[in-house]
This record gives sequence, structure tokens and C-alpha cells, in this order.
Amino acid sequence: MDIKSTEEKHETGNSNCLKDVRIILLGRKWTGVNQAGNTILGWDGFDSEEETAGNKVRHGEVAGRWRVTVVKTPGWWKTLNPIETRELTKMGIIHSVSLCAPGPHALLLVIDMDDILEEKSGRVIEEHLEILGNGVWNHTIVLLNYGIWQDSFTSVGEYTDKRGKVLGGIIKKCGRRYYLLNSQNRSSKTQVVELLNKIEKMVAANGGNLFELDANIAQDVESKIKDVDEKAKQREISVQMERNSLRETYKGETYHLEEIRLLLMGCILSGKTRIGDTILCVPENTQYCKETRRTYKSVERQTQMGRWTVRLVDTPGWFMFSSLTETPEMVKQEIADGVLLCAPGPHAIILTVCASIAFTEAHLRSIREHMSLLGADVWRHTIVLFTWCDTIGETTVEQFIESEGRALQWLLRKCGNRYHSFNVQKANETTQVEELLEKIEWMAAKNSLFCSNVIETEEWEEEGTVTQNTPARESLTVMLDEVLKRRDEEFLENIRRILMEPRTPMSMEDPLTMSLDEEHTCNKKKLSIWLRQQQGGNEDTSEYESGDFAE
Ligand SMILES: Nc1nc2c(ncn2[C@@H]2O[C@H](COP(=O)(O)OP(=O)(O)OP(=O)(O)O)[C@@H](O)[C@H]2O)c(=O)[nH]1
Ligand SMILES: [Mg+2]
Repeated sequence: MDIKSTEEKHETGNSNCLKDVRIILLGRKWTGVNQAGNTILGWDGFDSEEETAGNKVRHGEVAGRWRVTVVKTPGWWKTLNPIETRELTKMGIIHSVSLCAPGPHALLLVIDMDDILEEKSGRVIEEHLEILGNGVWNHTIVLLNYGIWQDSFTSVGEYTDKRGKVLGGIIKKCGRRYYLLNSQNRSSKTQVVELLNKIEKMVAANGGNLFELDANIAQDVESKIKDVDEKAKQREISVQMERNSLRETYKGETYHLEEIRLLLMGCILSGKTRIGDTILCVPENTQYCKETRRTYKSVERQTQMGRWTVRLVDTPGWFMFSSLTETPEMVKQEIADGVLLCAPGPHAIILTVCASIAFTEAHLRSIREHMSLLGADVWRHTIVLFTWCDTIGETTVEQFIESEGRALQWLLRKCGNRYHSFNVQKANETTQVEELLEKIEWMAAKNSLFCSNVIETEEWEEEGTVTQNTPARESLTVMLDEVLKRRDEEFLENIRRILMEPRTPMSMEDPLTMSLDEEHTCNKKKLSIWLRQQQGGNEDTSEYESGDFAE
């Protein structure tokens, strides 16, 4: 049941006029939620570059008439559904309601007008909103962020007719409430006044009722947050104690490494190459991860870091939820070759894990299968390195670990609870690299070099529901595409180039003239060859014919 607003109203004779307005801002990543919040506040309360796993609360005053509280919730990935969204983000969305006590007047769903919403991304928006329960739509206004396409249309109606069937559906769910906000034009105060008038109208239409969460959902999340915070603190303390004790143990030791050899492993997009750049202190404009889109071959690089010569071998990744059999032989071969490049053996295997998305059992299964390429002893020499930590903001990596649950915790236990986190946005802070190298030195002192002939003993017991939680691999492929697209358009350009190539026969069997169907098949073949080349795959095209990329 909704709660009634019994708040102070303006003495204007109009009972709809509120003095305090509490707003929750929701939206996917990179959609301008921070800018929209700043436009409403009238000041830069939200850092437009910053991503967080938690909420940010800011206050402002509008037109001398309203005191506004704006709660900005953590964003989700455009194509990942709530199962694939990390727990911290989902908990943050639910927790935002309690930051607006006694309840928010409005939820503003920010959508970028430059975003073409396909069915999948529309569904993702709906599912993320419905984390707050089905009643959420009665209290939501779509806040359209003015984009570069706006000028091509005379009205939002025309825009949704021509480009946004899915968007039209979402607006309909919100009782046809939307507002077009131009965050580039902050000097125009009228738009925020109009927006707040719209909010007042919506509250009045809801009989003065504020949005209220289901009590059980609210309670569950609040107790989960408490539990996560406590366990994260305990974990931090025990990690700190272990570090102090290792420092003490190895104090004055003669066992110091002059050279540290590292093997980077992890799935595609987990940030191996970027981490390599960070460890090797490569200046931003010459970073490997910017020059090379994907890593197809294992490559060794080295640098001098303080007293250590660091030799680092980067390897190609696997798709996040692929089984070992689905991964091309070339990739497996390259990983094996990577070990040879670390001769006489790596001091540590660095397993990169992305802290920006959920860590599911499917993810764990894929990691276990791929790590088994190096034999059962691999875990004794592995450190988990959390990447994308710049997306968790002030939240700690320990909170990420404790919120994600048993699959991730099993992985950490398997690695002797060795983990480290990197914020690539703080690449010039060499302490994070030095601390990692120090940990590796202690680990090597205990373990000596990696050798791959030990039989595995501890097994992971899967829960019955693993398949239910198996995220669609195709959505991760799209997520990869989203990140890459954001960096530049080269990926699409390459595909376009192949499709636009003049029709040269691909083999002697290719006819010189083709029907439309034949041409389509030929293009598909070219595309699959190109994708195979990009993946470092072998000559067999069947994988792509029947796999994710086939039509
Ligand atoms: N914000 C942020 N972006 C990252 C991070 N790590 C990687 N990226 C970006 O994600 C994209 C892929 O990163 P890579 O380092 O190339 O990923 P990879 O694991 O080497 O991928 P493969 O070589 O394909 O296996 C690049 O655009 C990176 O800049 C991170 O920690 N934070
Ligand atoms: Mg790479």
C-alpha cells in the first residue's frame, strides 16, 4: 500500500504544491543520469565521470520554491538483465527508497534519446525498474535526455513513432508521463520548474500517495546490507592481519626476487591488457589495450618497477560463460604458450575478475574449466585481481565479494584468499602495483614456482539451480560490443568494410554473379571468416555457422 504524503505544502491555495520534493534517479550506465541530476539540482552535485555501486544523495533548491532531494542510484549495463547485474547495484536500487523517507514523490527513469532501444534493452530497463515491485510504474516519469538526434524530429511523439517503438512502450507503462530535459542548457530554469510541476501533478493523480516498497523486500535488503558490511569489515581486518604477519615473517629475509614473472588469465573484456598496461606503467596514450582491440596471441612485456624486473605475459581471453570445449583451440594453445613465455615458470598467475557485473556460478564454472588447462596446482599460484574497480566508487571490493555470494567466495578460498584490486583510473598511483608485487613475492617464497602436476582434491559442489542462473552468453557479447563501441567505432567499421567490399570471388567455387540470397550467404561467410580471424580461430567455420554469430 502507498503511503500518503502529509507534508508541508505551499500556501498557494493549490493543494498540489509541495515544498519538499524527493526524487530517485534511475538509468543504465552512460546515459546521462548524473548530468540530469545536476540539471535538477542546479549545481554539480554528481560527478559526471564517476560510476558507483552505491547511491548518492544531493540536495538543492529550485526557483526559490522547492527544496529537492535527489538520490542517484547505481546504473546497470544496457544489455544485462538483473541476474547478470551485480548484487551491489540491485541492493543500491532498493536501498534508495529508504534514503527518501517517508518515501519518494517520483522516480525518474533517465533514457538517452540518442539510444536506440531494441527489445532486449527495453526489457532490461523494465526488469531493473521492477526490482522495486510492480507498483513502481505509477510513480515513474520517463526523463528523456536531449540528444543530438532530437533536432531531426518535431516532437517526442514523432521520435517514438519513427525510432522508438520500445521507448513508446515504456512511456505507456508510465501512464504516458515523460519530460524532455536538455542537460546541455542548464541556464534554462523553466525546464526544471516544468518537471517539478509534472511531479506535483503525478503525486496529486496518485491521491497524494508516495511510492512505497514492499515491506519484505525492504527488510531483506536492509538486513543483507548490514550483513555484507559486517562481513566485509571482518574480511578487511583479516586480510590486513595476514599482511602484517607476512611482513613480519619475511622481514629481513634474504629471499627477495629480482625478477617477477606473471601470467595474466581471464575472460574477454575482464581487463587483462589494461591491467598489464597499469602494472607496467604504460602512459595512457600508448597503452596496448587502446591499440589492440583484443588479444589474440600471448605476448610478453617487461619493465623495471622499483627493485623488481617485472616480466608479464598477457594471454587471449575466453567468453565469460564459455565451457572449455567452446573455446577455440587457438586460444587454448596461446594460453599454454603463455606459460612457456614465462620460462622457467611464472611466480604468479593473475586471474582477472570484473567487479562491474555479477559473479555467477556459470562464470565460476567457466573459470574452473579454463584454469584446468594449467593443471590442478594452478590455484596455489593464483591471485584473483579484481578489475573495473573504478565502477564501484567508494564501495570496497570486500563488499563486492561478500554481496556476490558463494561462487566468488569459493574461488577466493581456492586461491588461498589471495586477491587484490586495481583502479585503472588511478594508474599513476604505483602503490597498488607495489602491493601486488609484494604479495606475489610472499606467495612465491611460500610456494616456489608454478608447476602443473598436482591432482585436484577440493571440488565445487554445484547447487541444483545452476542452469536457471546461467546468463545468456549473447548478452555478454553485446556488452563487449557496447564497451568497444564506446571507445571507438572501429569494430563496426571493420564489419562494414567486409560487407561493402567489391564482390571478389572468395574461392574458385564462387560464382562471379550471385543472386541476392547467394550474396547474403557470401557476406555471411565473409563475416564469419572475419570474426574467426578476430578471435584467432582455426580454419573450421562450423563453430560460427551454428554459434552465436549465425543468423
Ligand atoms: N573503466 C574500466 N575500463 C576497463 C577496465 N579494464 C578494461 N577496461 C576497458 O575494457 C576494454 C577491454 O579491456 P582489455 O584490457 O582489452 O580486456 P582483455 O581482458 O585484455 O580482453 P581480451 O584481450 O579480449 O581477452 C578496454 O576498452 C578497456 O579500456 C577497468 O578496470 N575499468
Ligand atoms: Mg587483452
